[in-house]
Amino acid sequence: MPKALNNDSPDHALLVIDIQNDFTPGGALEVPRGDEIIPLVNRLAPLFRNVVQAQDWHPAGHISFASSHPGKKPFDIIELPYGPQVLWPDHCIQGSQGAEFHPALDIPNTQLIVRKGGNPAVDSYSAFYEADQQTTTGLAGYLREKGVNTVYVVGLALDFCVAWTALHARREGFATYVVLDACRAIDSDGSLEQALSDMQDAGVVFIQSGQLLGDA
Ligand code: VGL
Ligand code: ZN
Repeated sequence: MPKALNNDSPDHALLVIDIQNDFTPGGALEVPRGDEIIPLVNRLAPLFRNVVQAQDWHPAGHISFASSHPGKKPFDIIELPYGPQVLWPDHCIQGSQGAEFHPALDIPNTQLIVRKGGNPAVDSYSAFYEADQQTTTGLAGYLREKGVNTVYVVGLALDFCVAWTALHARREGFATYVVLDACRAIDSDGSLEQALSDMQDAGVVFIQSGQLLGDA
């Protein structure tokens, strides 16, 4: 059976979001069953000529950490100058083992690693923009300069970093697919349902990995 979608194309890119130790079981901000997607992502990546990985990469004491706000606990929501902020356990601290990519992730053809969340005062779920919705990581320019017009997004967590990356990809004019079975969600307080509906409204297309692998 022929592949439903051809991705060995210079104008398609795979964006692999935050498959890091802290987001997988045993990590500081574990995404339930987050490790299950890794074999699938390892199979998808070689199909793509362009592969970018995102890496959540915070300084100690980051504003998104509950520990930075006395009296607050993880998953509380506070108001910051750029909008509401969910507070998280300390995670993905620059240079820590938790911030490393998961050891089972095997993507030798990754071309670019985008580190995000480095501003101590602003979170950054998306690989394109910080949470102020204005400060760019440069990813859109990089992709456009390479002639990419279509992105496929996989990784962790579906309802936070994957969703924000997909929404910003749409805002930047990329045709945007989220490969649902190559993602896992945190699903805190309705966040998954909200993220799926926001993505749908923005024109993000949901697919299954079989549509890329040709075994659907
Ligand atoms: C993420 C919460 C905080 C993610 C990153 O990768 O989805 N979630 N930082
Ligand atoms: Zn983070």
